[in-house]
Amino acid sequence: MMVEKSIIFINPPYERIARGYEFVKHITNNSPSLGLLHLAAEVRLRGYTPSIIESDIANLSIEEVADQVIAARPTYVGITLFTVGIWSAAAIARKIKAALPHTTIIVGGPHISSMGEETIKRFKEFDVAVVGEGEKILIELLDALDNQKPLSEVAGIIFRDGIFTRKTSGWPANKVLDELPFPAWDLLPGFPHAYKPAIYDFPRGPVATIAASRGCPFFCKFCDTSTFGSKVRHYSPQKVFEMMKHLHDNYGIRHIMFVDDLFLASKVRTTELCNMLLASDIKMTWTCTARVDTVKPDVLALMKKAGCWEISFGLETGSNALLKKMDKAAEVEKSEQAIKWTAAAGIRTKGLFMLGFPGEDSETIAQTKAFIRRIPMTIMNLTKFTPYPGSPIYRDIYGTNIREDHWEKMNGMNFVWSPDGISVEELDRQYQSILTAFYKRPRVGWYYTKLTIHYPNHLLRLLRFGVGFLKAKISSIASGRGGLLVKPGNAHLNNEKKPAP
Ligand code: B12
Ligand code: SF4
Repeated sequence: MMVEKSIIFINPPYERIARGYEFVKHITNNSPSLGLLHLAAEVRLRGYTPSIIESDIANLSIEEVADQVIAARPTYVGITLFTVGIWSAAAIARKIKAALPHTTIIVGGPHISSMGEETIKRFKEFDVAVVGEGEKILIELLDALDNQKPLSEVAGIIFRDGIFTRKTSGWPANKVLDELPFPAWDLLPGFPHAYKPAIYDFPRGPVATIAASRGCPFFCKFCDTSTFGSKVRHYSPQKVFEMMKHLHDNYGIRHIMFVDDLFLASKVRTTELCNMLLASDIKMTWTCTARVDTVKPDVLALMKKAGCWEISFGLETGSNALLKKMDKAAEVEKSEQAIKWTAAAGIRTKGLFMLGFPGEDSETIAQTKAFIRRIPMTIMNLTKFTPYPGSPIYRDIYGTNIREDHWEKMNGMNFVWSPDGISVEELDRQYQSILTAFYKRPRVGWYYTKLTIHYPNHLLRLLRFGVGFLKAKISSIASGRGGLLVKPGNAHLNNEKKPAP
């Protein structure tokens, strides 16, 4: 008799700003892990019974996630790891291991692709790590575990062998994305309505995400590309269209967010997809990210017609000198042109900026402020520079020293490092000042007021956020913290040590 093997995939909880700011969940991006959806689809094809726990979206604490898994007694547990979620993932794994010592806990994701060996050495509660793209490796790994084959024969993994940690060579990337099954959206509890992207990032829901390509050939110093590497692989436009249609017809999806790094890298593919959308009866809006050197007025005009609602550009800074230090292979003038062309085509522009990269100083900050003032940008995101493991800058800053002390703060909302000559306090002040200057402009304010009135869903989320904020303030005052949401000194300090979990 065949025994049914089950695997529970977990996206662990993480702090979006810091403890005390949980209410931001109401307005921030609540997209599911697409990686887990891909893995679940793949293992299901091979006869396993997968399920998925999206901890944050289901509002589950570490204990509740562990309890759910323990009650289900799965054969395997698969956890996706971003650097920021590592401590909560380890806590969940520890509880599961204590109750179910024979359940194998497998980890993967960006943190593992960049720092797998160190993670397996440091966290004994994880049994095996899968490096890079997981679909093929996970199947081989499960086969080896099921049939007691030596793990040393599975490519792309890290495992413990007695007191040693071993890494097997070469992870096989998926060369032809069209061969992958569609992500298992049907397994997502509450899909699609529970998974809302950030407020104002879409006109009308429900929303789903698609990665139409994998890989990026650039090496921007702040970016962790260790999961997909530099070789770009695409789904065919036909397959992307089929995925969109599937989501539209089966789940009523009205907006797609393309999350791949270089959606517009190929003009031919973009044109083909747009033409398919225009010829079809599905009327969806969509957003994507692009490098400033990949947009041209003719493609933008076609994209607008085919439903493109917003393009996010990694603009980073208004300083050419800083762009050079980032190895961004872009110039401020090109960014300005791309934003102007996109706005002229009637597509919203989102500028992704970063503050505090090595070399940032009062002059580069002034240049960024001036740049923001002169471009027709609809919405902006400003992240606090974070040296993520896997990014080239991580090794420049820390050498080969493994620093685990700031992992839980690596969410782009804390300065965990600051450049010479500029303090974290000054960076925080400038952070507020840049954002306030943009969002206080009457043009921007009026635009968002109109958007809120037009789509009441945004208003509802704003209200929930407001209520959450007030509750957090009241509880802080009641507990004698004078309204402060985090204890002073919670954020920052480059050499602060993380206590043992
Ligand atoms: C969409 C996206 C998001 C979404 C969805 C997040 C999610 N949980 O998937 C949102 C907006 C919520 C988000 C938030 C954040 N993100 Co983000 N995000 C991305 C983005 C653009 C695409 C991710 C994606 O869907 N890829 C496609 C799927 C198929 O790939 P995947 O999820 O990586 O999964 C594959 C492998 O990693 C592996 N795998 C993954 N998990 C597991 C588990 C097991 C058991 C196995 C075997 C294998 C495996 O197999 C999967 C299939 O091949 C990436 C950039 C990129 N190119 O990947 C950044 C990226 C992953 N994000 C990043 C960061 C820093 C964040 C934030 C911390 C803050 C921020 N600035 O946004 C938060 C933290 C979120 C969290 N849950 O911890 C960094 C991660 C760096 C790091 N070392 O941690 C990346 C790499 C960006 C970058 N280039 O620096 N993000
Ligand atoms: S920032 Fe964009 S272009 Fe640069 S390496 Fe990352 S994904 Fe590629």
